[in-house]
Amino acid sequence: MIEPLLIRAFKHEPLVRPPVWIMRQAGRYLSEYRTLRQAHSFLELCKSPELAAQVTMQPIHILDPDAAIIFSDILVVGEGMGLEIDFNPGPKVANPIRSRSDILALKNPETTADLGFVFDALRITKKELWELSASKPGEPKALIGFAGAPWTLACYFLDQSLFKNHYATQVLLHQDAETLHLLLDRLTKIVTDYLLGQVEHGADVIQLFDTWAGNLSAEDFSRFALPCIQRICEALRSQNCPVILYINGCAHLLEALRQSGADGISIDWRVPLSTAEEVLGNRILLQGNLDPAALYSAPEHLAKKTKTMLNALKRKSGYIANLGHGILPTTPRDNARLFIDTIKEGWE
Ligand code: 1CP
Repeated sequence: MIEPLLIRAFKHEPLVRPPVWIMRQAGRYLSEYRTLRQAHSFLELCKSPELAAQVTMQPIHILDPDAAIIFSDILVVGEGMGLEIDFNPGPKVANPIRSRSDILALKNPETTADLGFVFDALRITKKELWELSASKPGEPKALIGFAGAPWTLACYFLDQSLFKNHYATQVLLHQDAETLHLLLDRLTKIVTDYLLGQVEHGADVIQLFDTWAGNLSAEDFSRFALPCIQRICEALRSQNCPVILYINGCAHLLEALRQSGADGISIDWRVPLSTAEEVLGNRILLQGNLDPAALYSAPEHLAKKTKTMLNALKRKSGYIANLGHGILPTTPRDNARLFIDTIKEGWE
């Protein structure tokens, strides 16, 4: 069977067009998703493998991107650690971490018992993708698994009630670095096991979301967030699974990201792709980076902006087209489709 374009992009093969998918491609901008959400809570959807697979496949049928990303959330690992998490729609932790003893009391999730629903959803989706490619001509699609990186998970699991913008994590860094290291170390082990399980159950590629690491200075990023990312990437390398790392607001971290060990870096829209290419070099795949708000442009403008993005790189390989962050919940779906169709026209 031919390999999915997404996998071939990681091998830096020259391609007639880059692969394309959209961060948060399953979700509220699709009426089919909203219909399911009327009958089920968000966590019910995540925890019912058949439903999670169905939601994962919705954008595949509607937009025809080159990859499916499993429908779940970065915070589902928290429940197996003993945290009570709810979504309405943003996540809320009822018993956040407030002390060193709270960290010591955290449980290690039993990957299969506590997170088996994610693995089952991957298995079902993989089968559906396989059946789709057997029944329909066109490029086969890759399956992307994901997790939150330790720094970003700490931003949600620590008590942030006294601060804005997840600042409590940075405050702990300055007040008691050792305790923060203790938490990050626990999270690194948990995320590593969880991702290895996802690979075992069918994920072809992993995206690691360190959404809030852009709040850190380059120096603190290198001391606290980066070593966790490096350990996770190393473990996945042993399974030959490519990793894409996403950080929102990564402009000041590009130099440090050369050392991340990730096979690909997903660039937010504030950084010109050409700058990322210059700093990161040709061996690291790049992903991104259209401003999600650009999907609200008039169609002819959107097509033009998408083409400008596509032709901003010197390279014609080692690139995955995407947005610079998740698609916004009120995005017109025809424009999401136009973005993908425009990429499929290929490089100029
Ligand atoms: O009401 C609803 O339907 C829930 C809305 C929703 C959805 C659809 C949430 C709550 N999470 C998700 C799915 C989700 N979350 C996916 C699905 C797969 C896909 O891409 O199609 C993914 C990859 C995530 C990852 C995620 N969750 C991140 C990292 C990516 C990013 O956007 O930076 C983060 C930070 C979260 C936390 C989260 N979960 C939900 C919301 C609204 C948020 C963001 C809240 C915040 O900004 O703090």
